[in-house]
Amino acid sequence: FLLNVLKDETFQAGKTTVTFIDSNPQLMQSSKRRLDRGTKMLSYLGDVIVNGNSDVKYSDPNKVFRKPVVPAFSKMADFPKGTKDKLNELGRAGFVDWLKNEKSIQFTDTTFRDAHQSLLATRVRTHDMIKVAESFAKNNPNIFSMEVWGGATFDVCLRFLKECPWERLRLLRQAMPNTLLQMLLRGSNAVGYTAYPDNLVEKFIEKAAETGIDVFRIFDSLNWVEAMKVSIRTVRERTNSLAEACICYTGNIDDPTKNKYTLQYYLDLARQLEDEGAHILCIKDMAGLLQPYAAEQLITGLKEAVDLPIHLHTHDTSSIQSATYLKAIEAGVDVVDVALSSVSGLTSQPNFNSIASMLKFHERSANLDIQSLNGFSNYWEAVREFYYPFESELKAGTAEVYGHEIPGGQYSNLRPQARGLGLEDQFETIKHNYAVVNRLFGDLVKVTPSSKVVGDMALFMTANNYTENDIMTKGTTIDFPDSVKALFRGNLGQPHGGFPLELQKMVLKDEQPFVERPNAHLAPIDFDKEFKDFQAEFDEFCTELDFISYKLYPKVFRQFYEHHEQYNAVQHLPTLPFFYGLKQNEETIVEIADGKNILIRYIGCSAPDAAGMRNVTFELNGQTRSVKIKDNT
Ligand code: 3PY
Ligand code: ZN
Repeated sequence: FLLNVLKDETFQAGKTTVTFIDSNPQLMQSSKRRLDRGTKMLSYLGDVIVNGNSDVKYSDPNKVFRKPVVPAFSKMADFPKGTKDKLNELGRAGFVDWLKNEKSIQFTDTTFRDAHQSLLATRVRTHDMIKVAESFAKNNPNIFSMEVWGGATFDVCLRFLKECPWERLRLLRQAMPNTLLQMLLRGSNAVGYTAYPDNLVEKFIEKAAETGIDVFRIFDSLNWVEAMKVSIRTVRERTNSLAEACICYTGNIDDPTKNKYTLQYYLDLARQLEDEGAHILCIKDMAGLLQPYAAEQLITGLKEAVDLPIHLHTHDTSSIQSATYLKAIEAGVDVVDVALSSVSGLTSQPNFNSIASMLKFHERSANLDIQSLNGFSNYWEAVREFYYPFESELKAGTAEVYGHEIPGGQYSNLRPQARGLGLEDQFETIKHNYAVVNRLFGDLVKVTPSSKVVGDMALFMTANNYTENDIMTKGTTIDFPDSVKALFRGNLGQPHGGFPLELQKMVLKDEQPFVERPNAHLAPIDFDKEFKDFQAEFDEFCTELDFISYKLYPKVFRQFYEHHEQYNAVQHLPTLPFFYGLKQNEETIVEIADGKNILIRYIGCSAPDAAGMRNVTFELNGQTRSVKIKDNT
């Protein structure tokens, strides 16, 4: 309704009167429930002003923010040709051949996904990406891909940011039509923490490809190839996108005392993934454990073992991963993952700008404009400040990572999780226990969701003051966390070398574990029937894409839906008012549709009445409006 009103010229000219609606009944077509989207947005802002955003645990009212500057680009100019055009022209086989034979090193930019997942708890909003995406794609057409989706994106978009992840992907696709868009897919766990029915995973992949994903990076959290087959096959058979299959790297192949995850183990795994039909092989070094000399050996070995392009992903938690890239590049790796300077380093990826500069006069140099990359880094430096409450507190690289092996994406979440449980003072113990749990569990590959189970158990041990010895001696009487039971039952699949049997028995008590694929136990979804039921219940969000979100995250989707009913499309708000509200007399411009803006000014707030309600007053496009907000502080 508000959209209709805003489109109306009289309204736009500011000549609105109370009789405006009466004399324009056509504007009342929308349902009564949608009567006032503007008021809903004001209610959201009013609530944040009075009670704060519940996702922001602390904030500094005096903090000053800079305005991010988007590097210049021409809206009218065509997009220069990029890798997406190349994939379209050459087809998948031709593209893979091109990549294998291409001398210059290729870069995947993780700024829109893993960088902020690992530094800012995945909180970066679509709003801040879309502002810069077209400019980036026009100014930097020579990058291999943009990682834009997957991992924790789905969960955080719906749960905390109250925005639709599909809409993010659709908008990014539109803004970057020349560049390959890439996602991270947790194999049979899709973008969740548990196994889903195969036909849901298949549908998810089909729709993700239709909405914009060109490269599916597929992994299993235990490196169990069995659990990756459905995803690889679906990408190959039902989409025109590339299936990039991962070996998740853990341990240290150079350490002679470690004999579980050896060079031979990784080479065998890579051969199996090639046999399954992967187009590209990824080394997914989620915790940043792959050291430079090990990388040299691993890449050299893989180049002999398989005939696939190799894509290397790491996290710079130790701060030496650019040396790993150097060795990997010398050994012939094809693509590396990097993040723009201002969101690189530590638990994020190595620094794009600096690595591109290091290679500028090298024979494998890529044709990149480093000045331009620096401009985009400056944009993100200013934007990053908006998200300061979500910063992880790691200040410098740490060699501790070789001991605890916590993935970069998990590290930034573990401290807030510990804080939530009142265990923040014991963060050192939690990190220590993480390594203890890994040992107890038989040395697992740790990446979502297996890493979450190890984290849950480390928090559980810390909260209960359990030692390794306590677990092994009193385990039969301990009620283990649900996620730990699920792991030992077989819900996440089978680890290399099997589960430690004694502990498995203690965790499961009388329950029997299984060794088949967990998805094989799940009944397929009856899409026709369930989609109709879904539409009947959720009438505003009722596309097939919403249905998939609902099937992946039922509870979180329902809360997202209710939030939307109450506050409407808060994704249109700029990030500062979204998280921190407005100060008195502060204004914000909200672009509620392409080129359609509303101007909101916060006027003031009354004292609470006897029922604790405050009147919060705004001007919306010059008209005074008040909303009643319950003060919960
Ligand atoms: C995820 O699955 O979220 C990851 O980023 C794994 O590294
Ligand atoms: Zn990662």
